[in-house]
Amino acid sequence: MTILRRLSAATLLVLPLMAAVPACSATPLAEAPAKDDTYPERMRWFADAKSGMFIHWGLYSIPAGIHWKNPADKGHAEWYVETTHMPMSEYEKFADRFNPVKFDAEKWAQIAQDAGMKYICITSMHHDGFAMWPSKVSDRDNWSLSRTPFGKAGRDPLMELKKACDKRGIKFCLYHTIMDWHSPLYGQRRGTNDVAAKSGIAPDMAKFEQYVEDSVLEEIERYHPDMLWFDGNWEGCWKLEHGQKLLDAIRKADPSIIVNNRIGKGTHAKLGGGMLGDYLTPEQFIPAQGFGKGVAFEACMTMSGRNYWGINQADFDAKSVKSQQQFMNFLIDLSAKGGNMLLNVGPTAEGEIPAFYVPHLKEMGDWLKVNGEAIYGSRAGIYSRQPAWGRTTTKRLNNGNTRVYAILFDAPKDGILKLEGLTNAPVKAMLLDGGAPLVAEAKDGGVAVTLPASVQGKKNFVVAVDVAGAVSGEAALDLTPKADKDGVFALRPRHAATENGLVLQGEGDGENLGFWTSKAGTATWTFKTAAARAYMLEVAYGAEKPSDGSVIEFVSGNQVLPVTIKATGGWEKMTTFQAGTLNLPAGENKIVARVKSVNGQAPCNLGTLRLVPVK
Ligand code: FHN
Repeated sequence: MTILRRLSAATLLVLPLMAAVPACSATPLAEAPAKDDTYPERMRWFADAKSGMFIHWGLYSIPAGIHWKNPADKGHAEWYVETTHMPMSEYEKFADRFNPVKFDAEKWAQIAQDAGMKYICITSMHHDGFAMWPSKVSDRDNWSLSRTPFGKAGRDPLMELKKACDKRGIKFCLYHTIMDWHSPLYGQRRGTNDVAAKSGIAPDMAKFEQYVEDSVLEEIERYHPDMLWFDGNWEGCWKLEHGQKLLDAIRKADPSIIVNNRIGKGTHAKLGGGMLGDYLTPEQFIPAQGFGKGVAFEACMTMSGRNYWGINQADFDAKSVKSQQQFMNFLIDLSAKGGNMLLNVGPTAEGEIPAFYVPHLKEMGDWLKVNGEAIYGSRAGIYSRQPAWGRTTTKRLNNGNTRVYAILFDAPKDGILKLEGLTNAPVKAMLLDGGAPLVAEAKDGGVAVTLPASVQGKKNFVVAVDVAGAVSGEAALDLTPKADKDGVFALRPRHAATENGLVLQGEGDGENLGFWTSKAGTATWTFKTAAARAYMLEVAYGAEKPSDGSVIEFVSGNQVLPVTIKATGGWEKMTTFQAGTLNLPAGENKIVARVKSVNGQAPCNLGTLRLVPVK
């Protein structure tokens, strides 16, 4: 189980692998960005691209997270100036040392291309306010690449990277901060910003917005980015009207540039803002239900196993990286929900992408060479609640039919792929990695595809199934738990609507909701009872020793049943405990599982709940 370590102000810390639940049918968020006439044209490449590389690289890469006063404290990264309380006058000295002599834009772009990534988004300015290009605007504060030995040697890493991207048909995108710990104009000036204090310039957000605008327009003129990825919009001094003015200026300069939602303000903390811009940006988590048809989104994720964005020396020395299966699951799960993956690397101060990341990226690219048809250009899959066996994506074909791609995490033991609830007539089926056509037939209200014996033992393989006509958003699956003949409800993990990262995993008795690494993670079951009565709630879970004493709660109306976790001998070892009695009224009921307190990495993996009528 992988766990998170670090939280930065607006960072939503949830780490799902295969988050469960709806793609196409969820209700769009009220604050989904508004669309203008140029939106469809602008967004075309983005909707098809699916995978991009995020790069966090700047002056903070020099200390690489090691505290300037206490070298034993290695828990910092791109937030260095803020989290180590370094005076800005000291931090400025890193600019005089920035000389990434090993930087090779061709190599970076090639790594991205080999990973099957279709765009690169690099930090042109992070929260330290340092312009990673020779900016005339930032030169006014002597705070740009021009000041560095690298800049003085005539190098422009953003331009070099852009050229390397252009050569490969990779879209080139720039990250730009709003929150600025250096500019004297920024409204929420830090006590550590002694440089601004000495400047005698007063914070002024109207002037600051103009400064951001001038910087961004300079970038547009110099680099013609395909997308601008704003961040750091959460502090109170940045208002919606600042975002709107900035967006208007960008649209006027070049309406083809995609702009993420963090240019504006929003109430949805997880998404870093809404309403303005072109698409939503969940961070370090995959939304359980996507955001509904037509709402574009991209989840950014760190490759770092410890969730650092900028390089961290301890992380680097430990070769900390998430697992291959996690990367694959991010990409597959996001595609199934209609989203993109923006996977982050934090290069070294010398200018190298950590070498131990590269094989993982390459493996993803190799998989995409065979199976990319299921990902690139695809749209959300046929299921709202995701099946335990894998994910689906879809494409409309020119002949009016729909190709459903079933991406199977593992081969089914009985050799049959069951696309439950898919009521369209099957036309043909095949494995994307080759072989004879497969037999696909309508069966039990769905489509059954007989797989060859050769798939046994394979992971993440794709079956393409053509079905007649349009698939109406969501296959007709009934996921509402029903009482059995003794009146017992089995509320299975796959029946739950999950929020904030709970992940459906395992099959049969081992099915569970795992990666409960966020205290905000919830699972909700909705079902109907014929009459009011009392039920004993039985809860199956698996937990390891460090989680002992964690408390989860089951809430129904105003009734709350706490369960104190006891280790069961393993995350996957489901053991059933009685939680207590719930009095349920007749009609629709909801039971919500939530976290009260956590010891260790997560309280437990949650298995099936049973409601047993009290006699
Ligand atoms: O504060 C930043 C963080 O350093 C990093 O850049 C991430 C990437 O999405 N965004 C912010 C936190 O939401």
